[in-house]
Amino acid sequence: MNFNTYLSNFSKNFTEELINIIPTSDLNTSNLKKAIVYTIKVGGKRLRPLLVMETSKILGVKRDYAIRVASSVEFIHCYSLVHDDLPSMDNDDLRRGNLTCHKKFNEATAILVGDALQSISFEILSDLKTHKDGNVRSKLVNELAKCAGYSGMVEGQMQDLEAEKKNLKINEIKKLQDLKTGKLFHFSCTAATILSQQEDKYYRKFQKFSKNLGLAFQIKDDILDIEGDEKKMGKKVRKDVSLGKETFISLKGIEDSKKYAELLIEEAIEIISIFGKSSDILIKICRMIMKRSK
Ligand code: GRG
Repeated sequence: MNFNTYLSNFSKNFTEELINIIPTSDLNTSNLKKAIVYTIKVGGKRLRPLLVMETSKILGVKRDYAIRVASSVEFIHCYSLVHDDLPSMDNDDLRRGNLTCHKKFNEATAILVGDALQSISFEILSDLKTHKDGNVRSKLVNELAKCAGYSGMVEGQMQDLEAEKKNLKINEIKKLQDLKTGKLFHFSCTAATILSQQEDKYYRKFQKFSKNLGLAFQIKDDILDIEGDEKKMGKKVRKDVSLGKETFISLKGIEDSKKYAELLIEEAIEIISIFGKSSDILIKICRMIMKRSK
């Protein structure tokens, strides 16, 4: 099976997992659940859950535990996209080739969908079904809170909004991207070390792997913003240029940025190769990051 087919099968199957894991409540008589299910069903690559599942396989984590952690990070990711698309942020009409949540429903619903997805994520992590050991659950909650919120993705988004008025230097751009994009990659790649209670042995390795992957992913995203095809990507492109935002590309040029991202990917592959055959899918993910067209 070619890797693109593997990825699209994973994404389809994982969407079912996400729908099934949404907590049931007979209190939901409003449109909230309908809007959440819409947001989940429009799909996406499900790259972060795949990273959780593959690192968990390597470290021998139970599949049932891994699926719950993988779902929690994807719910945070989906919430961030819904809020990012709002008129007060990126003001986008299309996401994953479909109407954005606020266009399909309305702005208030989209804000509430994001809020609910965020709390669902922590509801899942803190549930006994996620791990029998309370210390492990508590560590996962703490890590995800740090990666997603005030000291992570939300701060990155704030710095990104402010970047429109500033001429950022390369290190400031790297920091911003590490917060906005890298932190969820970090959680996705290191959660298995917590789940398997092997942080002492593996946390740093997976942290370095995720750092390279996250930055390369963001550089490729900036390249796609310039060279990408709006139809294939299912969202608006050339946004950074039109906003006059400094990016890795605007400072280093497209060729040097590509070379740098490829170097980061080769380093990531070297780190993960120590696990032999069981790292095959992670290595394929690394290569896909630079080849992807969406
Ligand atoms: C609103 C708190 C808040 C945060 C938003 C994630 C984000 C921060 C903004 C989205 C805009 C953007 C370009 C972020 C960089 C990260 C990124 C490339 C997200 C898209 O991730 P993919 O490509 O998306 O994995 P799919 O649709 O495949 O899941």
